[in-house]
Amino acid sequence: MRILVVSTPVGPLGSGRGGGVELTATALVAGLLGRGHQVTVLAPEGSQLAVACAGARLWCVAGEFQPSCQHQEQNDQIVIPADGVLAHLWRRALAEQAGFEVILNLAYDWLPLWLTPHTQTPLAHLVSMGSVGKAIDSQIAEISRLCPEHLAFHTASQAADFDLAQPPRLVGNGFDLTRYNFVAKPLQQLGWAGRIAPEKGLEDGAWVAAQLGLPLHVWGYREDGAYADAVEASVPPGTICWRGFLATELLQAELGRCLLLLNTPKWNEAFGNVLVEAMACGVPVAAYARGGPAELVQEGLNGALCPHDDRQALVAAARRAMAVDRASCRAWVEQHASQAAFAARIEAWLEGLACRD
Ligand code: HBI
Repeated sequence: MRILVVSTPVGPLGSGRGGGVELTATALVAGLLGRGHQVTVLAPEGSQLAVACAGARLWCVAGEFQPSCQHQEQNDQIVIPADGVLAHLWRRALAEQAGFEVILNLAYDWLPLWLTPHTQTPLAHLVSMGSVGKAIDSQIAEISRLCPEHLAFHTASQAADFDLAQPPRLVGNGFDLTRYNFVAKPLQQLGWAGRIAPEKGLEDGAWVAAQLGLPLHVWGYREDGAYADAVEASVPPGTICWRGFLATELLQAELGRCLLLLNTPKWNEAFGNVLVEAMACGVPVAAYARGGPAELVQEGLNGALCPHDDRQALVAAARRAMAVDRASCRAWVEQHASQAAFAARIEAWLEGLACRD
């Protein structure tokens, strides 16, 4: 198929501002190319495709980045900035749609969702987050009634946030595991990775590291500086070692050396990419049983789970996770989250959609 993939409007692909959806886009595009499809990526100006996606065509459009809807209140109205890149992305997508069998939207935004019944070429949405506001929730509920096959979600707990008219299509996620090297002998350090923002719960990870008397290496885009400073001030000096936002090659080299990854979501994390990235390097995960992480972590097999927001329980889970066999973490990812398996699930979804309309 000729597939048009429309990326997130919050920032250029490759900048890290898009968070997990950037990783998903790379795996999905590379995976679909690998299955012989022709892929065009439509993204904000300044976007770059990973080497694995070199076979895809890249179209970029200028415009004001869309504010992240991550930190919205449930009743917030939709924001449309002047000269917004979102509007430009979809003007281009609609103008070019005749050249494609299917359009795949990766943006968590009102406009592409609203357009779904009105495009000639079928428009599919891989929903990247749980519920963040009523305006998007109602669009998803409406599509679920009009044309449910146009929606797919990463996990059951994420999909459960929405009022769906029928069981959700779940596609998990996928990773190019050749980019992750297994590390058998870890250093005496803990890891934490994710956007540095309140919904990711870094303060709990820092607290646990201080309790265990181990340094916490932190990777991620510093989205909320005040929050980061407050977390650092909440633990003894030297507890946190800030590593910044690193591209996958560098991230996995450092992450792989950790005893374990702490995962402390304060929101309904849709999937939990960093958990799979850690496990791919042999790093077990100690996580709150919330959202996607609760479906990824298998007690004793690739990590340990504890009741969410219970810091003491997370200390105990961290101790259990340290005893997990690192090779079984890698084996679990190869079985459940490889790029090839993910691309096959995406292809099955899109092929059903393309021929149906
Ligand atoms: N906000 N408006 C908007 N649109 C997105 O596509 C979007 C977002 N916030 C976060 C986000 N995407 C990604 O970080 C997802 O991977 C969560």
